[in-house]
Amino acid sequence: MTSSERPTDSLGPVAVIMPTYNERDNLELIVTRVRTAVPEVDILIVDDNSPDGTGEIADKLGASDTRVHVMHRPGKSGLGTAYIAGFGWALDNGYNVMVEMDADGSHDPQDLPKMLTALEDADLVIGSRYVPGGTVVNWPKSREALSRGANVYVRLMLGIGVHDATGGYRAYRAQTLRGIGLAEVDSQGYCFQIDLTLRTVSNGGRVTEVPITFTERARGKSKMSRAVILEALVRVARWGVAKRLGRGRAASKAGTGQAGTGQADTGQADTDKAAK
Ligand SMILES: Nc1nc2c(ncn2[C@@H]2O[C@H](COP(=O)(O)OP(=O)(O)OP(=O)(O)O)[C@@H](O)[C@H]2O)c(=O)[nH]1
Ligand SMILES: [Mg+2]
Repeated sequence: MTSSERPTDSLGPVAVIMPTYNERDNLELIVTRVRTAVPEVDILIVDDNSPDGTGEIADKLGASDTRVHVMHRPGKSGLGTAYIAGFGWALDNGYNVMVEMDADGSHDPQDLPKMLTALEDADLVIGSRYVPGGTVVNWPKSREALSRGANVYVRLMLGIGVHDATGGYRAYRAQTLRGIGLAEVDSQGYCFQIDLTLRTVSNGGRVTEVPITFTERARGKSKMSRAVILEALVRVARWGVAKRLGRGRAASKAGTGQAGTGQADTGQADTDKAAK
């Protein structure tokens, strides 16, 4: 790619899918930031009938910008199903790349161009807090410890060599999503991200982690709950046991890499490192 070309020139049309539930104070700002950082991408807002009126703000943004689309669902049905509905829309409408991005401002749109560049040689790019160069801003130590611990647990249980498997800032190729059995996915929250990572790796997909700066939301309330954490713990344990019994989805054939660090590693070697 020459410096005048944008990554999206070779990748084709990109849809940024943004689920929202009660993000009234965040939505307009994040949409504007995306439109400024990467003007050539489209945005799909998937709103679950937010009681705070986020859906009406989304409609207003869509009415004044042909690149902003809105999907309304009748009620809160979880992050996972919102993404699956959004992916389905993007696949049906001819997009080649689907980006996951939170509406709360934690994911910086300025990181998106380098993620899209990395996708030219990958099937899934994860914006990663836990590779060299990645950082978390404004999280209490306890919250970061929980997230880091969850990722060590995932790597030990599943042996997939990804450092930020719970991260929700991602770019998928359309063909990656077509190949991983989206219709069978019923995980929510963090588990949804782990589930799709595992499915991609098991399918032989190349996963690249690009360092990002993740900033805690400044406005609005987190939807994370104990139930979300418990779901991830239980399911990952189940997948890990299934893998050890030879019935799991985790395959050793896929490699993962870290953009910007020049490192590439396999799942098993990485699991060994994490255990030390
Ligand atoms: N449509 C829809 N969006 C949701 C739902 N739950 C969460 N979201 C959105 O998903 C994104 C991530 O949710 P957050 O509450 O920030 O959860 P999180 O990022 O996992 O947790 P924090 O790190 O504490 O912010 C935000 O844009 C939310 O508005 C849901 O049930 N439906
Ligand atoms: Mg958040």
